[in-house]
Amino acid sequence: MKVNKISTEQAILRFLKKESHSYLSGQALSKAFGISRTAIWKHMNAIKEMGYSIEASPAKGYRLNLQNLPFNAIEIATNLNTSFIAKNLSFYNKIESTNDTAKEFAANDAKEGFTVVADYQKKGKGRLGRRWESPAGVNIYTSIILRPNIMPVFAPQLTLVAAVAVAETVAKFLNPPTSPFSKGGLKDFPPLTEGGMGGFLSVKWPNDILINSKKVAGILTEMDSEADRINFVILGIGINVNVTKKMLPPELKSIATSLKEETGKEVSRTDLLQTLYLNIETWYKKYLKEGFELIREAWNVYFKMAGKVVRIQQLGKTVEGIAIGIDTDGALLLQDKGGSIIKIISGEIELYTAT
Ligand code: BT5
Repeated sequence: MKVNKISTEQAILRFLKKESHSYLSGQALSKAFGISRTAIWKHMNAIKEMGYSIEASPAKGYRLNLQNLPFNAIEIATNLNTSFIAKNLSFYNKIESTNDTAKEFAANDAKEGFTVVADYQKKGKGRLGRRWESPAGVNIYTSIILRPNIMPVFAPQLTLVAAVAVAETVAKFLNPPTSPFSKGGLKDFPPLTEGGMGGFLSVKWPNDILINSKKVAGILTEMDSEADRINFVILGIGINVNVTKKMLPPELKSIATSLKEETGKEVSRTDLLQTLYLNIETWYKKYLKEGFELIREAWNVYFKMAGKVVRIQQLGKTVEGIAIGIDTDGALLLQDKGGSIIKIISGEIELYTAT
């Protein structure tokens, strides 16, 4: 039987994880895997090069340090509870943009759920050619290929589906489990925080997740379609996890935040991604099965600008009004000065503060 290097290493890693309470001798490993002690030693070196910390002692043998596991495809795949999202995963230490790479995979027939993750993006993208700041070693940059059987005109709803899933994920890592919002009326909805640890979590139409009005995550949905069918959608998500204010460029210091900035604690990117993928899968399936209404309700729970006067910057024009929430199709609803309801399908929303 031909065993390739990666699968032997993965098998050794699995064994080391299971037995991490004690040292394993080179001899025991050599026997367990039916390979020489020199081969074990070589695999150990390769495992270390993958970023794992292995304590090695000539007298006792090898032991894996579970405290400091690297961020990589193997760890993300371990204990991932999804059925199709990220089951096929391509991991990069460095990439231009996960959305661009996912697009290439999709154009080459990658299946729904195929996912790209990177530790660092050289050219992380926002909407309309804007830049997404993507430093190495601290955040999440991921893109998922979806092939929904819906009309292209409904594709913007997927951004809102993702926003609910991202907000729910961020909430889990912010919230003490005893949040007042997790009890009572909002049973089907994720808990929210109002002040206190982690601050105030909200969504901003159409694609931002905010904590205390600062951006913690952004979503970039790109589509390839024909007149009446979607070929694929790339759902790109960036979440600021452990980046600190100090690491951010000056123009973002007052408008961006991260989970670490808000909680003072380092968050495991692997745990967060596994939760994110599961939440995306759950909400996406709900959306396809039950329609947009459930998403609309969940999204509106997180929308904290309702009732406030907002200003929408659109290409070449500004619209003002009282924010109401999202409509049955995902458009933003505003009430203008005259009392009429206006539907906004694109633009930047900001709170209006009289100067
Ligand atoms: C977004 O655009 O918010 C979409 C961001 C999507 C990023 C992900 S990362 C994985 C995938 N691959 C990609 O190449 N992109 C996606 P937009 O609404 O246009 O917001 C962009 C604006 O957010 C910028 O102009 C900055 O003001 C701000 N910004 C940039 N980097 C940020 C960061 N790391 N954290 C918070 N705000 C940021």
